[in-house]
Amino acid sequence: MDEKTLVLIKPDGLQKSLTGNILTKLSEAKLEIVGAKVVRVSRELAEKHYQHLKDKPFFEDLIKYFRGKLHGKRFERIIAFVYQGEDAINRVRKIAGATNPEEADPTTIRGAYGRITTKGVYENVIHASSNPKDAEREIALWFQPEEIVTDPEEK
Ligand code: DAT
Ligand code: MG
Repeated sequence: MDEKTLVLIKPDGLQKSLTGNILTKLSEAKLEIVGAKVVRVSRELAEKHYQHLKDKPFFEDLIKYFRGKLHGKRFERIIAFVYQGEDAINRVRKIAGATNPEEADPTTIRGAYGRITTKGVYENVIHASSNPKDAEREIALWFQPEEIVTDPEEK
């Protein structure tokens, strides 16, 4: 089934100059990009994005990391994409790899490029939606409907 999924290149991915590598790796999924933009992440957006983790002990550090507060002013941003296509959510998650970058398969984006800092922050390079419900919520949080292209015949 045709699905949409949200992909975010996090500040560590930007600082490490990984945008090109990440997009190349994601192209293996044979999906199309239907939305893209650079976003400075407000506290409100970060907290909404990670609302399911708000009671976790690592929440504050996660929000700081996600907003680029650990990577210097030039990296206080995220690049957001919406990918669309057959089984998009699972295909992208597979290429992204497991949440814990030390446990992720080394051929995945997180396994190849992620790390856990000495303070325990998972710097896992990208976000990818986990399931259809999350994908729908997350895409609506990051994109206005008119920022996503649709096929001409759908208009
Ligand atoms: P995912 O990003 O794989 O969907 P998630 O939604 O459970 O995983 O968590 C969101 C982010 O929170 C994850 O990318 C990194 C961070 N995180 C999750 N578990 C963590 C932990 N035990 N310690 C530190 N950071 C964690
Ligand atoms: Mg998640």
